Amino acid sequence: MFPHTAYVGVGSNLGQKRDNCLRGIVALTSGGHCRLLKQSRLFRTEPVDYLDQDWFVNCVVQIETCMDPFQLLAVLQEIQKKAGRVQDAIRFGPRILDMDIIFFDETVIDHPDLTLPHPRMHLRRFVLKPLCDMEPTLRHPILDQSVQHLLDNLEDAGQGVVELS
Ligand code: PH2
Ligand code: MG
Repeated sequence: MFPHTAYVGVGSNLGQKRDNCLRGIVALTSGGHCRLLKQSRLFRTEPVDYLDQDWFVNCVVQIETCMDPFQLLAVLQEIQKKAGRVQDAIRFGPRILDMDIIFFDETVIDHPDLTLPHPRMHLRRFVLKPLCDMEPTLRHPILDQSVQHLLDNLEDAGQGVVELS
């Protein structure tokens, strides 16, 4: 019924960050096309790429789904829009809700609308730490390394990740 397994990164750094993330997960997993398998802990994370913004709350969920990657992308974009996300003024800047496909089975896609695996996930502690929380032996299909290995070999500078209390 749900032939695919996907990992979705969830983040927010505007408003009620934790609630925004949790509502996004409920919206994704209550629509009938996905089932929640696992949810990582929530983390407070230092902003990366664009630094002049508030810390984020981030987590990652493991889902199973009957959708293909582009259908899942469309659903995620709709959820972000309903959460009140407006066209981003700044690339990598503040957002009320961000939901990105990290992995979709072992699928590799290089398309203008969707790159899989997520093209920066292996550089981001705010993605790797929650992933390792759930599934440390999960392998990156292109780099052919486990997410734990990627986390252990990450540059530390400016990537604070603290469990949300
Ligand atoms: N998302 C970004 C840019 N920077 N930094 C953190 N800590 N967490 C994020 O989710 C994040 C970010 C663009 O999507
Ligand atoms: Mg993102």
